Amino acid sequence: MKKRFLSAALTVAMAVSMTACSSKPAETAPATEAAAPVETEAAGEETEAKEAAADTGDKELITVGYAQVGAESDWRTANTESFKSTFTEENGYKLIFDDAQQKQENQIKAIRSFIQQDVDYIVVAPVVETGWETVLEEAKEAGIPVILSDRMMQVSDDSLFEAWVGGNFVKEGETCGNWLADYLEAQGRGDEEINIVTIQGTIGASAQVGRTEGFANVLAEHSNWKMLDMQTGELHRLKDQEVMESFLKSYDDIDVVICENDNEAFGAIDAIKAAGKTCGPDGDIIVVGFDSVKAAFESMIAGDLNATFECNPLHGPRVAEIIQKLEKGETVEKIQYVDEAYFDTSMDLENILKERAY
Ligand code: GYE
Repeated sequence: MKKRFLSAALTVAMAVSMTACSSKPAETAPATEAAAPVETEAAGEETEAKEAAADTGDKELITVGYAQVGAESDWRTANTESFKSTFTEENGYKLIFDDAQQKQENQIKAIRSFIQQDVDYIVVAPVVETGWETVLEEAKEAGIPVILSDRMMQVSDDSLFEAWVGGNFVKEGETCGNWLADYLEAQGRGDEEINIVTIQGTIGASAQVGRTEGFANVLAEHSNWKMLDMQTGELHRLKDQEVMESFLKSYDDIDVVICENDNEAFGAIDAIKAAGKTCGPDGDIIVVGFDSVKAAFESMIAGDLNATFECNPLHGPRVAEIIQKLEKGETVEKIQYVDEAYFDTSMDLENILKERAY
């Protein structure tokens, strides 16, 4: 394993960076004193370190390669922006950003190129959960720590990555199911036969796997709910519109459509309207999405979307915090879930929207 030490100048850059990355702190384990040392004669004395940096004007940047999924949704755009605005030179970083355009093979190529460039850290938002062992072993061999963000990977050896930070997708799916149960109950439809279709996310992506599983857990508790069909809409508005069109042709009695992200919900709404049906709280079909992006609030305010289950994309500062801890030789919590809420049309959406960051 290649050893990475902090220079005096970097100590200063980190201090700047940590102030700049002051979002919600992730849960942490206590620091281990013995772990990874801080380099140089100057390391003991922070003032000496500052003076040394001031003398040379030297700024050693931490290089981070980010293997991003693509640009398929509003969520993804906010996630990319969060990384780009966190990993700036001003904050002490050099970011190498790669957009894999939804293809795992492109992400694997990007990771190999980060290894070749000898970056300090590799961050991956994996398109799908499986098929990563070989490339992660290559990163480990090269001594480059890997941090996972957003979606999860399934690997047999969890020392292949340092930490993961993201949403609790199973919980999001369960929150969605429980919301639906309460909503139907409040409408006096608690015992009615309810026909449901699901437009899934990218098959094999942990957001898809978890949301599908979470909703299925609640579905199993309601014998009067029937899942008519499930198909992927690839998290994309246009693709999703086509899926919903075909569902509407095949089934004339759909009560609920579960869309595994908000952009899919927008496509479903377009298809429902094009078919001459209505949706939303006053409509024929209940439509729900995941993510809680600004456009979802607009859609709820317009009376189209019923509810959205939050998934927070602002992982840049959270990953920076993990990197800062690793730089100091502290241990980091391996799995870090972000707290998430949900929103529906019973809430003061206009006011909530004013404060929304994404
Ligand atoms: O829901 C979707 C995005 O992995 C949580 O990917 C993420 C999902 C998010 O494209 O909009």
